[in-house]
Amino acid sequence: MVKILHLSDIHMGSGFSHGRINPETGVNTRLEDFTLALRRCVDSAIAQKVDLVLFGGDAFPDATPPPYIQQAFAGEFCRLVAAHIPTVLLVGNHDQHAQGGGGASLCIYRTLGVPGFIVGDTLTTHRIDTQGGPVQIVTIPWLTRSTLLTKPETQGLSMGEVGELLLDRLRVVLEGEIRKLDKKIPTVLLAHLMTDTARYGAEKFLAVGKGFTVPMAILARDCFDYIALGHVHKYQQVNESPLAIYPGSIERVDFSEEKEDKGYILLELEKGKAIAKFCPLPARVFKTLEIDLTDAAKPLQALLAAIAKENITDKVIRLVYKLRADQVEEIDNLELGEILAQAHSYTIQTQLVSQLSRPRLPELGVDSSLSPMTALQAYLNNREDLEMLTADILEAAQGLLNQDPHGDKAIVAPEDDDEGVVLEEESAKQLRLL
Ligand SMILES: [Mn+2]
Repeated sequence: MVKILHLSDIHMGSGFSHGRINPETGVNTRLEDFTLALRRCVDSAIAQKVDLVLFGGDAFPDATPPPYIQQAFAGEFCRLVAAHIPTVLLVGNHDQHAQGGGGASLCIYRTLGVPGFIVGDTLTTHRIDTQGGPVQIVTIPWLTRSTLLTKPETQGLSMGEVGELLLDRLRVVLEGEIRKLDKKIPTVLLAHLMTDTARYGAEKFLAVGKGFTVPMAILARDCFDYIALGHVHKYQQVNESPLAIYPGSIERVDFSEEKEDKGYILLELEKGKAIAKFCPLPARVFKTLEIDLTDAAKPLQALLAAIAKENITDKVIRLVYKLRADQVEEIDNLELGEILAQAHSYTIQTQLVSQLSRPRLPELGVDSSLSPMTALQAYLNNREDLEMLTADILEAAQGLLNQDPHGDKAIVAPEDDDEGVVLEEESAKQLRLL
């Protein structure tokens, strides 16, 4: 049996806006949080005596992290080297240069020849002899068009067509790897991608429009005993047989992960059998407080009381409060800041409720079909400020309605009818394209 720790989406160096500088260390507290989360994973790998660590990609927010962030990352992973635990570092979309191809932030580990470390930056198979026996790892790093396609092949193709071509190529290359596999050895597919069976987490905000979706049917092959995924930040199982899991990120990157559990996977792997356990990590708590003050007689007191009811200590707080424009003066930001100071960090969003907006007039509801004049009359009946003008407005409106409709049309439509038709066809075509 091979014991594996599978973690993913570390994003070390992200979310500094949710932290502050630690005066004792000079480092952003969120980097300390992320480092601690990674330390707990490595501690667990060593304490549980795992045979192998698989990292599913996205080490940093980008391919060129500052040295002190690289050092925080390397400082934890090097403990696995000392413990003789082999490790596969897969390259995610955030680890690649925008141009793709080489230079990923993780390749330094191969260049340095770190013992037991494998960098998964190509679609290939790695055979690793672990303490628990041999294992095969097929790595699929984040795929870009330059990973599997040449420029002439994609010239003039739409994004959708390139995606299709990329999937065709992936099928072929993966099939090639599968045929080379030793059928007697436990095998893991380690991939950084979005599958069609995944529910979107924060990643939809992190890499909008940059990727494509890989159908689980392409990946879920009998030869794999476990599919270790990375990319989606929300922990989830996305296939049952073979078992496929996104462990999710190890710390909250932003507020879209407020309600998600964070952790990693401990896996017991044999040929034809995988047992996975999700191990939660005590990630920093993010909390949104939504408070409506529009009906409050004393808005500041109401706001402070509502915050006092919550336990905000050491949490990342997002305070969203709603109030009327005439209440703005009553909010004392100094007092608000004092009570929020117990939070780890906080942001405040003020939503002003416009006094002009009011509920739709019932007589103008969507269900009733009114003549334009009746509708105008109903509107004017509710506008006391226009009372003096009501008669004149109605008369002017009636005058407009009485005008020759053909005369009207001449103002807005092109004179040449044919041209009008052509224009309509064009816009219809554009609509279909959208
Ligand atoms: Mn990713």
